[in-house]
Amino acid sequence: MTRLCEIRVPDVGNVAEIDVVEVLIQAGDVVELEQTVATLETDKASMDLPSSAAGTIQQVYIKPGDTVSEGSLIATVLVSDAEVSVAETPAPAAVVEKAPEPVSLPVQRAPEPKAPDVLQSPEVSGEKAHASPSVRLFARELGVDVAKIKTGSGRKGRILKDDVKSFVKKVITEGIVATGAGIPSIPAVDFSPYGETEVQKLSKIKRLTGQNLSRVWLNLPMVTYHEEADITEMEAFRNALNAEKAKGELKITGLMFIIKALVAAMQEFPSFNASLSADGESLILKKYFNIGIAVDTPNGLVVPVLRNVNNKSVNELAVELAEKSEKARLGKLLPGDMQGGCMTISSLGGIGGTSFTPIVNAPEVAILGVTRAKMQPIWNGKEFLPRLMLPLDLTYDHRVIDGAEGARFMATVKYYLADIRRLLL
Ligand code: CAO
Repeated sequence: MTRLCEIRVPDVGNVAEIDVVEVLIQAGDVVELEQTVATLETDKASMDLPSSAAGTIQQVYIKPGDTVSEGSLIATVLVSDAEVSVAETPAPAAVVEKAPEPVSLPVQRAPEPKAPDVLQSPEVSGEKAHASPSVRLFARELGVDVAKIKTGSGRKGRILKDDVKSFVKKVITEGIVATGAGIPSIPAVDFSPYGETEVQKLSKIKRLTGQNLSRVWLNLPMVTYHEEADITEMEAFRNALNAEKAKGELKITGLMFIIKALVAAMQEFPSFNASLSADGESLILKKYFNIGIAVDTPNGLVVPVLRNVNNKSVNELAVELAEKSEKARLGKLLPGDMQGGCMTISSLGGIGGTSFTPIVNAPEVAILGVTRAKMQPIWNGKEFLPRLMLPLDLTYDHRVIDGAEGARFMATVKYYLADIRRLLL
């Protein structure tokens, strides 16, 4: 046997107009006795309206924005006789007058664990936020200070449960990418006391690159290994090659040989031409050799990919890189031009530098940094000889590559660069 019970607005102390702020039930919902079914608000306070019966909601008679008064029908509940949970008299909704926090909250809990700073507001207390007790409770359970939400989507900017959910979602997705979950964010600073400033919006490339770099920084245990390669003979060969070229013909830079030497080393060390599987349990070894080249553009850093480098000549690579870096600088690269890389080279040699620590372009497992070659006195066991030394910086994902393997890999790159005829063998 079942019977129909009504949930009505109880006596809230002679208030003629009560606003319905939020309705938390719909037909078909199963409710328990005392479960909050709606949030009401008078000009003095807000209150949670508890269900006066346990059962299945048959019909809901209110919606947010409605005005009700004492005795108004809120909903009907189908109660089975097996369920004896029907309050004799409707449970009082909440303390209404002069009560900043209505009493319809459950019993006080043990101190809650501290939520991450991104969810908590250091300056503003949640008590001042425009939200009902049930929403405050919900927010507290998730460790969110409602004051951080500032404005809600309810009437007069009231914060609703959905606003709390969206806030948490936003913090989780953006927070992890931008600052890392649980990592305190850098507080905003007012620079005006120190002098004049100007706000310049970051380009889309810079914003996306920033997010990606932060993600990599937080996820990969990276090590950078520094090495120097003797490129004296390589440079002599390059100059001879360029001297043979007709006027206006594309010149070959040292980078083309570095690309070739890198791929030769990757062929000997397959773990450098790999990606870690998403579960971190296996290595995906690649049988193709695509090299990404970091290109500096007015809008930020982009990484076009040179495909199947092992099958291309130095001249072909020079032409392809010239085309792609030109496209990059004009902002004309297509997404496909930047996908499928196996390892990246970041060359600052045209600008200068003695060393730096590039960040791995995950899911690749290593990146090679190059700075400016310099003539140095090198001891050959008998005398110092002037040699052109190229500084190289290898950053690798230490989950995949061990220190000794990194050092051996760089010794191989160095071996090929010292005498590029070895690339023919
Ligand atoms: N040592 C000495 N000279 C070098 C050198 C090195 N390591 N690398 C390049 N050079 C020389 C070149 O030979 C060239 O000299 P000439 O004009 O006399 O021929 C000059 O510097 C300019 O070279 P380049 O930079 O135009 O050409 P590249 O093939 O070496 O590099 C590219 C191409 C696209 C990688 C480069 O132009 C570029 O954009 N570099 C910046 C990458 C970057 O920003 N990385 C940072 C990522 S981390 O934030």
